[in-house]
Amino acid sequence: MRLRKTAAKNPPTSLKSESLEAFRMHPEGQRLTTDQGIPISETDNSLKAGVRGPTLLEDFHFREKMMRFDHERIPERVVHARGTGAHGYFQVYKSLEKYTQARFLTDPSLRTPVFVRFSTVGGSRGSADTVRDVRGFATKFYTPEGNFDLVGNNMPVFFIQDGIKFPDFVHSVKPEPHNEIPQASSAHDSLWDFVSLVPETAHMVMWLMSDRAIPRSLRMMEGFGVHTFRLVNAEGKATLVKFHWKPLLGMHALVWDEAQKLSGKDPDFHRRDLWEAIEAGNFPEFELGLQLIPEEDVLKYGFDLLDATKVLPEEQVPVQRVGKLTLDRNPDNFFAETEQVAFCVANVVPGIDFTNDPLMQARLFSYLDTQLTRLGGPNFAEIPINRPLAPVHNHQQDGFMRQAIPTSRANYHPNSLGGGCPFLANPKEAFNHLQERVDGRKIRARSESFNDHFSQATMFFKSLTQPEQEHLIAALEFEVSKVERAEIRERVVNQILVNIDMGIATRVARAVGVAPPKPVKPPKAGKKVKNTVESSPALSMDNTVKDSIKTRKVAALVAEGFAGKELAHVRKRLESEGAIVEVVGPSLSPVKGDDGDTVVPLKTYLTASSVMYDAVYVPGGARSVEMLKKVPLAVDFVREAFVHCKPLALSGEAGTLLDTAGVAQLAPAPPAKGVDAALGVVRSVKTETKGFSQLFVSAIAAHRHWAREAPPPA
Ligand code: HDD
Repeated sequence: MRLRKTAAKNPPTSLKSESLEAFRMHPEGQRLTTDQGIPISETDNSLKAGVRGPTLLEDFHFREKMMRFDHERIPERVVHARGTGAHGYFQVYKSLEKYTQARFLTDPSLRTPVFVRFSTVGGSRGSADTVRDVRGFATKFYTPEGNFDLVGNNMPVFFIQDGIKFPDFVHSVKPEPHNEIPQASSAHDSLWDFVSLVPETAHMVMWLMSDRAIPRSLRMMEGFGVHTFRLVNAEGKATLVKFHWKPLLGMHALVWDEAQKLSGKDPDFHRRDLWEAIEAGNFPEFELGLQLIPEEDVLKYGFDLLDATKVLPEEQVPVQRVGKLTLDRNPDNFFAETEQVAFCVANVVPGIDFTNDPLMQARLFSYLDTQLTRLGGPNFAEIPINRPLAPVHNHQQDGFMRQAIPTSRANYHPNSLGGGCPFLANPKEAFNHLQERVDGRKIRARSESFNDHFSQATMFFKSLTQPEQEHLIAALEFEVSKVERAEIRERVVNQILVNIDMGIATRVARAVGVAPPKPVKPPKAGKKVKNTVESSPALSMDNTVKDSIKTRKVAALVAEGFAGKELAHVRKRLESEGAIVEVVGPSLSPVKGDDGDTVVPLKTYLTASSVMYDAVYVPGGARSVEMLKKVPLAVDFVREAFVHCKPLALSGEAGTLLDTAGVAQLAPAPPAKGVDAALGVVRSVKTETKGFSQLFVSAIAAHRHWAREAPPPA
């Protein structure tokens, strides 16, 4: 049996983990039984009338085993079906009692257990992890006052403003109804048809086309509560709030070509990355950030804070980092925990409240409703992963799969038979809905303050660095080129893109066979809401922290005769900085270096590929390099790492692999002496040159070297 390192290292110390212990099944040393506990000594042959005779109905073990198997599947989530989860804890740095009475935000000594589920949105349960999509980032806080679910995404805005359009949007992005194609992809007619007809999607579509939609790791992306929520303090005073998660490893992305290849080479790339990091004790960490806004400023920033298609630029209202989330334990069982966990936007605790954002209001209904079907009845809050740590007492009863056994004769309120219990909570400790004044005409309409759909889409684009802008345009060209109907491509350009940026519209028009667009008339005065900032540097992933190589994966490509001392030296250096070095060789048998020492490869050229790594290193050694040149899969390693702008370290003779890979003409000239690291290609004249490892470390920390990309067309 595989040893679970974190389980061994981190015995279940959190209160939630302790509460799950009662439900954990430990088969070690136990005999096989039926669901009724009857011991079973033979499970490979059904009960028959004679060894060649028919199976008997009487075989209760066979019938039970088959019945359980036949019913193993439950409906997958209608969105966010593909996901992966982890346990952890949250701790606030200092009391936020000025703003909220929520205990988990006011008591710095409290470690609140959490369960987080990351997900993609459009694909089904078995789809690949690295598709272009929004990522879900849902956190269940098991607080002393009940469960608080922060059901967010890795993008701060959404496609639509009113939840009544959610079914329309989701239908359009999911595989098309007639042939169920394409899986987990937005590059098809129905999504772009919807986008071209619904301008409020413009801002979010820019995010979807950006590098944010192809994160390098779930550990290296931001999270957002998206809506404006409220914090409410003990005096009942409310403050508007936007929730953020900031990854301590920074935000990093894949390259689109790489993401597509990974979908085949390792469809579980993100799931595996999260699992392995936690198993190795490299616990993912995210800081909780708050943007706090006085109630009266709801319309101050040039848009309506109730409109979920807008960001509140950090440069205008800074994000205060108030606490830290640490994910330190993998689930014991995928189905029992990650699949059965049920998040709900309506799960809030005293001190946190909603706003009238019409997208949020729809969500308050949808989650509870969908879980009735997905989890087979109304008792899903009793499933171990969903149970709050706070005690639960009420008069709700019965229904499929009821677990708790109520012992009182009184199942109504008020009662005298049960001594009035459960008694009503003290209003000071109870959840009190904020007494917001609401009046107005009953009306099916959208507020004027939601009207501007393009200004922030433009601001987002302007906030990106040039390489990021190029990636976004390339993504648009890719997606819209896949649209079969010419009139939809035309509408995307002339109804949407021209309103965001003429440069984008012109480039995309050319790429997708649409006539060059004509400049749009400026909108009528008063219609366009002025951006209060023209660009927001915080929105660019290029401005993230790039000071560490912790948990980055580096492939060391070897064949017989590699420079042994050098590999050992570089490896030691990278590992001392927290990177993971995997030797990739011709087979899993030991490979001898030029110093006589051997290494045992963990992967081979056949089982590994450059797309699975953050960087590639080829040690010197004439014999080894000559052998690598004869293996197309090994040469591909170098070629792809170069094309995907990854750090490459090629020492001594290994530098000539760039010629074999056909990319030498794109690379800077090799160094005449010593070492050089131009464009993230670290090369040395001889092996083991001083400074080689240091330059490689810096190149990895920089993540990708976009200057290697081909310049945009003139
Ligand atoms: Fe949603 C699941 C996030 C809008 C209806 N949503 C779901 C999950 C995440 C989000 C992370 C997966 C939770 C898990 O891991 O189990 N959804 C968002 C965000 C939104 C958003 C950040 C916009 C701000 N969602 C949204 C709207 C509706 C829904 C407008 C409907 C009116 N979402 C659902 C759902 C799901 C869901 C159908 C499917 C499975 C589930 O709830 O449990 O109810």
